Amino acid sequence: MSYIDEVIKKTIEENPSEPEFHQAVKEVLESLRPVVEANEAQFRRDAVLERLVNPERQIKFRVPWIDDEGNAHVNTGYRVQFNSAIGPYKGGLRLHPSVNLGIIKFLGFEQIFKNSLTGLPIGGGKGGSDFDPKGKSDREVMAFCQSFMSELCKYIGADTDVPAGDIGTGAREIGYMFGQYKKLRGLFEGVLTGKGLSYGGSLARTEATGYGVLYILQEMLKCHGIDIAGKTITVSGSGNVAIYAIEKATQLGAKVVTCSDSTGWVYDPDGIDVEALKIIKEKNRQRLKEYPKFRPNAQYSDGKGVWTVKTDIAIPCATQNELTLEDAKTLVANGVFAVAEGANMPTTADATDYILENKILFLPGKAANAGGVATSALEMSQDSERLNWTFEEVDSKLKNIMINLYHNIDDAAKVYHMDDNFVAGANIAGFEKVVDAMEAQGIV
Ligand code: NDP
Ligand code: 2IT
Repeated sequence: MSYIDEVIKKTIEENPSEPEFHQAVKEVLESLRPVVEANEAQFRRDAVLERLVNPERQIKFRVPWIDDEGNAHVNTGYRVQFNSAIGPYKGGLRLHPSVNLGIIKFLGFEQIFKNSLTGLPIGGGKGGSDFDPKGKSDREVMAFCQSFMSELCKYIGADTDVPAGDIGTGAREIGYMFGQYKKLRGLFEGVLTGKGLSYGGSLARTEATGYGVLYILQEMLKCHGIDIAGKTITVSGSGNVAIYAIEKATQLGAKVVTCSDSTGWVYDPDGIDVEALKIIKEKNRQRLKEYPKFRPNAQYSDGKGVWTVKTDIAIPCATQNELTLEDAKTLVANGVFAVAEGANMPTTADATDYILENKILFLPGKAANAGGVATSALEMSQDSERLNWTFEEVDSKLKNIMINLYHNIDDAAKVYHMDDNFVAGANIAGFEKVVDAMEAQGIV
């Protein structure tokens, strides 16, 4: 059995009940075949792949908190510190009832390669909890965040591990967590990114993930002779990534006609009104059902339906495995020519295969959504030098990072004669830097 097949088999056996982690490991290792086969004896001797798929450390803890009625609740907190070969662990905190160790491990594993692709010195990590911020009062969210940080603060720091936002963790949660870290550790330092502008945050971090998706998408299309202006785009999700992807797509002259949340979806033939979306989601924390009140021409429907709409470009920005084989078939039949993953692993493995087989341009999440963590690293730099850069400065650095990232993954795919296979290109380019650092640092 080949080294890669052995490691995939062992990973599945040793980590049962973690299907999302298996999916991420399989996708990455399968596409590393040409690189690993060229170095098989050395990688086997040094257990490179076993070290890559086993987190350096995983922390699981109890998070007790008290609700507004005085009742106590207990959630589970996680932080998986996956790989620090190229820098301090870096990655978001997900707060969603579906969170479990396997989900955090898949996200942490992806983060290793994504962070490597940014070209910045950040290792891979991820954390979160099965706490659901939806429907909780501000006081309840504060109580949870303080309890969560009371334990997490023992393991993180500006030079060791720097968490940030993800699903369910936005500016409010980061603020409460930062306050508690500072109180307990007595350190005002860049221990979290996505902070408010009044206490060490970076301009453009809020916009960065969504804007970054459009910058890399625009570069890929440009290199294929396609102008993004005038194109129709369907987006799923209506959170941080979706909102700013829609905003930038609209600025670039495309028309985004859909968005969604976990209860339903909107079709707006005139183009999504991003200011209305910000009021509904960022300000009022309401459901998408409210959208037609702002735009009477738009249709709201319960359930799932974004991928049934005819489009040129699809940008899934909600969650993992939200774009299935059936959705991919519908998109292809309707003439889609590009898919860019705003979310982490939103496309199922069989849907990804189908999209690639049909020669649709496909940007995987670890490349397409890397602008968020890249800008987090820029926030770390600003915190270290105790300076604030302007919006234009951060935004132009972000744009350059995404353009360079595209060319790196394009070049890596071409070296192995897999032109336009950006899944392989991203995995190979991300892996090469990490493995070089791991080998240089010995078996640790
Ligand atoms: P938010 O919490 O801001 O928004 C998430 C959106 O996705 C909401 O519209 C939410 O709907 C929807 N959603 C979440 N879970 C589900 C589900 N199980 N089924 C259907 N819809 C769902 O999160 P972000 O926008 O920050 O994150 C979106 C994706 O992007 C995630 O995969 C995240 O890991 C990834 N990402 C985020 C980055 C960031 O900087 N924030 C950076 C890189 C990647 P509802 O409100 O109804 O739950
Ligand atoms: O998935 C991701 O890259 C994020 N949630 C952002 C991580 C970060 O540290 O900014």
